[in-house]
Amino acid sequence: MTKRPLRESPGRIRSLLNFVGGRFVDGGTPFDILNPATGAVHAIAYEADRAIIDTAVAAARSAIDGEWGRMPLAKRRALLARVADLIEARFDEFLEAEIADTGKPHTLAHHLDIPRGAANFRVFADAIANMPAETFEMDTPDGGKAINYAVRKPLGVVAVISPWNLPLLLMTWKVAPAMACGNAVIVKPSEETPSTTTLLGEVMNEAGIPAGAFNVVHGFGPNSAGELLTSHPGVRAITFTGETRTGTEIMKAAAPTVKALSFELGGKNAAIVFDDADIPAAVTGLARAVFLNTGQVCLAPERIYVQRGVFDAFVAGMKAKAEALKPGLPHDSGVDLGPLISAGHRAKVLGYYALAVEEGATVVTGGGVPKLDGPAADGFFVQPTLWTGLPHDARICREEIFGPAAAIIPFDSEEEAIALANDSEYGLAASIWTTNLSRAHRVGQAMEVGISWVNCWFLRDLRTPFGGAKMSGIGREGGHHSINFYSEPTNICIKL
Ligand code: NAD
Ligand code: 6OD
Repeated sequence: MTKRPLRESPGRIRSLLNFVGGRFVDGGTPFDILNPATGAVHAIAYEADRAIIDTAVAAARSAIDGEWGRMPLAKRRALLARVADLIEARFDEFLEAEIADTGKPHTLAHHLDIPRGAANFRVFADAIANMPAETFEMDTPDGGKAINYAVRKPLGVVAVISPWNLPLLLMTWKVAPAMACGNAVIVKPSEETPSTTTLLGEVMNEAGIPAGAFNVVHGFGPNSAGELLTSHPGVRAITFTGETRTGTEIMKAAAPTVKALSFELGGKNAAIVFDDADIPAAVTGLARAVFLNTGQVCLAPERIYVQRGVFDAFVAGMKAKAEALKPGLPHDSGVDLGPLISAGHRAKVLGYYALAVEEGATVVTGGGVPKLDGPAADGFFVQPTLWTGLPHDARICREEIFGPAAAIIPFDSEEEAIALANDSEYGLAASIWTTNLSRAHRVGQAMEVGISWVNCWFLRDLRTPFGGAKMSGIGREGGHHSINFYSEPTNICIKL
């Protein structure tokens, strides 16, 4: 019998079991899941041991060799569309689970995280049907002809290792195309945010996805479920979103069995505001970019280069936006700034706030912890923070902070702005603000990044390539780029 994973118990602590072979299974070592808005424990998850990971890999393999692997494409697509329908039907359960794990404002999870969870399944159920076939006719040495065509096959068992900042969104962004291609997946959600991934196990059963095609194992990274999974010989591919340093560890674990890798890693994103820009629009757009999800978005700009003539007006506008943000509990009216994910992450971000001052910053606003009453007083909140006066080579301008903070730096010429923006070991995203059409193309193309947004930020068409240059990632996902990663072609050459 399938057990419910989110069992209510006295004190409303939920149990998040591992989901293996279509069942919620007992076992593993319990660990606490905190609500970062209050610091209180709201769930217990069970760290998967080697035996649970082995069982998950075996279950995934048998799904590929069994009903899931043999399923006609039309049926697979219909089941994935049904998963999207069921996420929407259980919208409020996903919403409350995501809010409990992350403490993020209700409006944010309502408009971004949960809708994208459903959309990811719809988009890739369509994308798999729209992949063009590759065929080539050739002349043969004996004067005849041959034709070549390629058929796409799933890779096999795919490990999905996901982070805590946009848990359902980023996990389903990988799970949906992997399953659309016919792979079986084993997800290891972040140890901070396992609830929505666990709930998705229930949805998979309800949708009729065959047992073993979707599995969830809980736990940590090193010496835990993450490492056991990424080094497992039965896993053929790893799709990972998280820190660049973690990516290097996963590469090492994957090397002995030559697994395929897709990595979406850290960033130190730049924004550029030219003096021909619509400044109120740039202020509104970049305040959203810096502070959305309390700055815990890999694409968020933490370096904003502003042309000298509009520098003061831009800084004043950003300061006003930052000071208008209201921190607090997710369901409280008007709250638009949640906590950071954990006490540890808050200590890291506050360490950067102190470093900025040591490095000579002028604190335009913020720089500390807001005073909050009630349960939020024990949450992991920080103030939205802006700095000026930092040299471009300060650590604050080079290292990823992953909090609601940005350095604002003046520049004089377009060439200088391009050089400053590109002077980073990362290369994820850029946001450029200008009304000059030629400049928009010129600067957009000059950015050494995976995504350049012009007069906007985080505007997503899920068919487009998404990923990072330099140390921000390996490969591209989105639309047919995802299908290319999660499947591999076999070429068939027929002599006519
Ligand atoms: P993280 O790297 O600490 O953890 C991500 C996941 O990896 C977690 O599930 C964790 O348990 C697991 N993990 C950690 N060590 C591991 C190991 N040795 N082996 C296997 N698994 C391991 O990242 P995070 O703190 O959860 O997320 C924040 C980071 O993610 C930031 O750097 C951010 O920029 C990045 N990120 C990037 C993108 C992108 O699209 N490029 C998107 C979101 C987040
Ligand atoms: O929108 C997406 O598909 C995506 N991967 C967003 C990443 C956000 C990083 O925090």
